[in-house]
Amino acid sequence: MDLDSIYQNIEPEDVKDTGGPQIQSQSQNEGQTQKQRGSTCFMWMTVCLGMICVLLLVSIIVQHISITSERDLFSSTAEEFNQTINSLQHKNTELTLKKLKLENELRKLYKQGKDRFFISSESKNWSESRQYCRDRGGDLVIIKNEVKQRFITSFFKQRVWIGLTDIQQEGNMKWVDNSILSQGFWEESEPNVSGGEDCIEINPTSPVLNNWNDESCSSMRKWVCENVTSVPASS
Ligand SMILES: *[C@@H]1O[C@H](CO)[C@@H](O)[C@H](O)[C@H]1NC(C)=O
Ligand SMILES: *[C@@H]1O[C@H](CO)[C@@H](O)[C@H](O)[C@H]1NC(C)=O
Ligand SMILES: *[C@@H]1O[C@H](CO)[C@@H](O)[C@H](O)[C@H]1NC(C)=O
Ligand SMILES: *[C@@H]1O[C@H](CO)[C@@H](O)[C@H](O)[C@H]1NC(C)=O
Ligand SMILES: [Ca+2]
Ligand SMILES: [Ca+2]
Repeated sequence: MDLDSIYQNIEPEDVKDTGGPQIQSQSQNEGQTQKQRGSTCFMWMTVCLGMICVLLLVSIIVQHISITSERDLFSSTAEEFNQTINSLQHKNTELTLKKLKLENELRKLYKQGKDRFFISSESKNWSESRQYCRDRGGDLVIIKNEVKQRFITSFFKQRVWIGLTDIQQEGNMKWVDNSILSQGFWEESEPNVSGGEDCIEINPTSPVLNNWNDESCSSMRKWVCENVTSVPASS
């Protein structure tokens, strides 16, 4: 078949009047729709991209804030920790020094021991005990610090008299050298009987820094003398 016969077979009017323009307008419509679709799509893509940008920005800001606050929290915690460590170290140093000082003083007391202190093997009431010491150039022991309290207590398993009494004036505790009591190593809820118990004993079964008791002066106890004159007095 040649080209002429093909064209002849198609009626030109039919093509022109019916199919032609319709097809043309359809494809025009389709083009417009596609254009519209394209711009809508482009709009959505822009909106999406915009939203993604906003989200990213927000997440970056949030992360920055949380990192900053975490860092602040961390550094303030570290500082507190540092302060705690420093104060503990400081306390530790103080305690170590105090311990060394106590040990040194205690060693000194033990060294002076026999020259300075007398420990009775018999028992007497308080005033007789005191008299015994005075007859030998000393007096009942005076305890004005922790070291001496520990030292004296360490020698006993039984109760002993010390040189403290409120026999002159009720409630006014005085040492045998007439000085007033400033630091006491009392047992819990002692001294307890105002009038009837005026002489002070150490009860070695109680904790070493809480073992003093006021007791009736006529009770029989062992005792401790101290020669304040034979050694430079350090109370
Ligand atoms: C901790 O404290 C010490 C002494 O005060 C100081 O030298 C050090 O820089 C502090 N360290 C921190 C992490 O704050
Ligand atoms: C106290 O000193 C006197 C006189 O120097 C001495 O006779 C006595 O033995 C001493 N007592 C003690 C416990 O050292
Ligand atoms: C007072 O202390 C003595 C020991 O000195 C004790 O035997 C007595 O029960 C105490 N009395 C009171 C009322 O707490
Ligand atoms: C202490 O004992 C002596 C001698 O036994 C006695 O004369 C004195 O009255 C007693 N003192 C007290 C307070 O018991
Ligand atoms: Ca009393
Ligand atoms: Ca008592």
